[in-house]
This record gives sequence, C-alpha cells and structure tokens, in this order.
Amino acid sequence: MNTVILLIGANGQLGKVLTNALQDKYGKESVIASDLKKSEDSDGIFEVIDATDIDRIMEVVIQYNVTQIYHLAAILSAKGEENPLRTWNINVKTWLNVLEISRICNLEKVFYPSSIAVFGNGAPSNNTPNNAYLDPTTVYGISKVDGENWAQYYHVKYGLDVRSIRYPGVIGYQSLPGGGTTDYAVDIYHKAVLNKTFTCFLNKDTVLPMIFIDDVIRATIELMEAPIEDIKVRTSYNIAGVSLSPKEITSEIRELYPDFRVDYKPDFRQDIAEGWPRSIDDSEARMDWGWKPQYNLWSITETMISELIGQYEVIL
Ligand code: AKB
Repeated sequence: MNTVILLIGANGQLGKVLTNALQDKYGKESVIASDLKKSEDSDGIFEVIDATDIDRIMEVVIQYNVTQIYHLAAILSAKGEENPLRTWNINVKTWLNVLEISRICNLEKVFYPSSIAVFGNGAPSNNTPNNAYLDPTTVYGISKVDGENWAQYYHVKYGLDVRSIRYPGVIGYQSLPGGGTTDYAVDIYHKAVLNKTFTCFLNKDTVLPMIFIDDVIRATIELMEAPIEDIKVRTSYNIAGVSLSPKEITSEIRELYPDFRVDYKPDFRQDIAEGWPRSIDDSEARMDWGWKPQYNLWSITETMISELIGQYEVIL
C-alpha cells in the first residue's frame, strides 16, 4: 500500500515544517496539506478543510486514497481560555471526526499531538513521569487529556494504530506560533535579531519544558515509523528537549547581542505556566522507540539567530 498522508492544520507552527519533512520523505504527490484557508506559500497539494465538517474530511480521504492522518489542528492554551466552550468544541470535535473516519476507512496510522498542558498541580513538577496524575488547568489541557483517552479507546476497541506525543513548547524559526503559553520563547529571538526590546509575559524564572523544531519533527516521524510492537503507550508519550526560563534564554542571546533588553510584564499566561511541569521524564519514549533529543539551549540559540538573520536580512 502506498503511503498517502493527510495533514490537518498544516498552516500552523508545526504543520508547515512537518508538511515539508513528510514531502521530502514520501514525495510531494503523497502529502496533502490542509487547513481552513489555502496557505500563500504552500508548495504541493493543498485542500481547504474545516475539520469540524466530517463529510469534507471524508471527501478528501476518498479522493486521494489517504492512508495516514496527522491531526494538528487545535486552539492552544492561552487563546483557548478566551472562549472555553468553542475551544472544547473545536479541539474535541475535530479529533473525533478524524478518529471516526480513520476507523471507517480502515486507515493504517493516525498521529495526534498532545501537550505538556495535560499536566496540572497533581503531577510532580520536576521530571514529570509519563503516567503522572492528569488534572489540567486549561480547557486546551482538558481537551488533550480527553483526546489521549479517545486515542487509546480507538486503539483498544477498534485496533486503530493511533500514536501520540506530548509536545513541550516548540522553538522554531520557520513560522510564528499562535495562542500558546510557550510562544515567548520564539518571539524573544525575533526581537533580539531585530534589535528591539522584548516584553516577556512570563516571569524571568519560569522554567518550562521546550524543544527545538528539528527535534520535534524527527520525534514525530520516528514515532510514526517505529514498529507497531514497540508502541506500548497508547495515550501519549512524554518527550523532553531542554527545560528553560526566559532569564536563561536571555543570557544565551546576550552572548551574541550583549545589549539585548528584556522587560517582564507577566499576565494570565503566568498562571497557566505555573500549573505545568518544569521538566519531563521521557524514559518511556527513549526505551520504546529510541527517542533522544539533539539540541541544547546553545545550539537552539545559534540556529534560531542565524536562521532569523537570514530571514530578516540583517547583519550581525
Ligand atoms: C502552548 O503553549 O499552549 C503550546 C503547548 C505547550 O502545547 N505550545
């Protein structure tokens, strides 16, 4: 069977990069990117899909003989709090649509991104284990716990091969994140390269688990390619990159931009961040399918800055 992948939510921070990585791997003709609007810079097959519309997803799955779905569409933690019921409806309904279609069409594999937002105050905040108690404090987190349980349900009940990772905050240069609590860790690099002062919405010492985009894309593809018998966790796997605070990122950036200035104005996102782990225990992912991060704070900083300089065409 030829692999044909449908990515839902392909215009987001991860979607664009994952689409390119999957196109490189499987060929442009085997990857269908989709989102609510056609992306300006899409290079390959693109279909407009509103994932709350199950018939539209089905149409595209049948049209292209799709064999795998990566479901990336979701409203993130900070944005989600503006309208909790809408967030719940979108995050959960779109995921159930994808699961139902995957079951009906007997798809080979499905990918579901979960998040460190599934954890709350009931979990240890250092080295949070995979099976820690889940009492999330945001509607986004609640929807991800729910989504993980649905993933496991479809696996156990229908034998659907659903695989999932709990993403830390993702740092990447290709596109801006939107609506998350960890977004500051991308914005800060943009401001540094543009020689602007950065106003941080978290306190300087707030440590959160983060991961570089290349590591997260590699983790996703490695998980999806792992032999089925290696996948022991059917809710979602913890993965860790590097745990960081705004102060630590700032001091690394100052190695290259000594005059870089950061002001701190914590807002409601500080409360969200305080409910999340400081660091993640990813030993199950390491053991089951060989996960290992490659980027540390310094290599993230060097890569972010050199890539963004290229994008903004500024001279160091
Ligand atoms: C967010 O901040 O909401 C996301 C996440 C950690 O899932 N980046």
